Amino acid sequence: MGGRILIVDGIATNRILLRSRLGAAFFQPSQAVDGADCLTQIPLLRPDAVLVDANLPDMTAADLIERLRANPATAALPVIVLAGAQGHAERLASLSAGAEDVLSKPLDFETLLARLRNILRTRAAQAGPAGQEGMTFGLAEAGAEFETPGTIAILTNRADHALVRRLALSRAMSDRIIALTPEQAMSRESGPADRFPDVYLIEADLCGAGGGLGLMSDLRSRAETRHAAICLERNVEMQPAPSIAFDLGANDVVNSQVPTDELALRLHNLLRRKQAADRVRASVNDGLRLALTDALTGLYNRRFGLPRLAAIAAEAEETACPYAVMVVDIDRFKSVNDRFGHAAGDAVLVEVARRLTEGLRISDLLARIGGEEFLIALPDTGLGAAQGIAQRLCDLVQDTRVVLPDGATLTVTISIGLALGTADASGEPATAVLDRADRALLAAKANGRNTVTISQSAA
Ligand code: GH3
Ligand code: MG
Ligand code: MG
Repeated sequence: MGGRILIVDGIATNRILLRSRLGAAFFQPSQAVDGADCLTQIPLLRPDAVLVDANLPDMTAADLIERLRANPATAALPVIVLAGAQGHAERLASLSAGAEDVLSKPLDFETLLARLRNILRTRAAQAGPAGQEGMTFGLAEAGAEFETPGTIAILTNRADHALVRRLALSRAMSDRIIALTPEQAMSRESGPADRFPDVYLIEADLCGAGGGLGLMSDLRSRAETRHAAICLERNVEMQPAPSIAFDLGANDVVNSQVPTDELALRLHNLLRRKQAADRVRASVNDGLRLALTDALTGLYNRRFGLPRLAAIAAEAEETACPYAVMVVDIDRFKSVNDRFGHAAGDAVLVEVARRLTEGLRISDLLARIGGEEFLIALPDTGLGAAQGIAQRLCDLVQDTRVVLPDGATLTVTISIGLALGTADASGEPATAVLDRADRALLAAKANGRNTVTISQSAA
């Protein structure tokens, strides 16, 4: 897995050593001699991660991270700080500025490489469908910081340890800290209703040596906890090696003797990053929804409706069950606009869409495919049932007068063309079934409107 890594260090020999190690591991390293040089080079090099010595000639790593965070273009750029083993204050300052990790010197290169692989994997997974983080579907605002409290779960078998940790962390953080046994974590009751923990702090030796890694994989494989952040706590024998934990998907690794202030900062950073990733995912979902739905009625649009119809036809072929296709058109809709105005026309469209939705099953397709024209597809439905449903839809629209925004009311009717797609219709494509439904609709209009007309089978 390649990746552009910018090394920022004031000492040439350090830069050269890091550069050769990263190059040998197939990363693409580049160098900056101090903080100012780093800030100048980032727009040109567009690194995937930055590796910074804690003490640069012109600023501290924490200062540099704060400068990066202040610029929206670099706010999410992962920064790993390399600090002296004794530098507790440096570690805290860097973590509190938002460092992804602070690694102690002398460096364990295996850990560094696994950390970088882990960061690049996470970034690739969080990039939008077009592969560009935050650039698609108007996600620019998705990175905005909202400090909503989250839930952090301590996962241990030792009740005494859980209690001490929980008390200490509760004092240091404003988030909800809970303690869970492995059984509770894997049961669906581990959070109130659908709220599962945002971050898990997992003891490595849960249920025997290496049990924590197993539980981590289990949490990653379940939909409710897949996107949670996981921090693995290593035991006094320092097992497992951090490189293994990172490669298996841990977001952070700490030793069991980690001071509470440092642990709290690390958990805080994990929580904020997880929440930011949640927001990006939600925006992608919103973007997809907006692209596939009609803003006026909230129904699926043509772009979603036609491929979905093809999918229903393909399922029908597999299951050898028939499916029904209807094209619905509002009768004399132009005159609604002409008599009551366009806003009244819109209100009628919204109300008709609502009544059609009400008359269908959740598995049926309903899409607005034209101005006052709707597509309906009923999977696993024969002609008799489809005819009954079509008639019921006509009744639902006609039976109750529609109330317009100004309080006036009017009766609206629809016409429906119905065609049956059969599994054995010598492979008649969905588009051909739709064409037949369209022609049946024209016949319904010619037959006086407010009626259902059935297409003769293609066969
Ligand atoms: P028919 O019974 O034959 O279907 O007659 P009709 O008047 O419904 O058919 P026509 O196709 O002549 O008119 C459709 C009208 O729908 C024309 C257009 O102005 C109106 N329309 C299309 N989209 C919208 C919309 O989003 N809002 C409103 N208010 N009107 C729309
Ligand atoms: Mg029409
Ligand atoms: Mg019409």
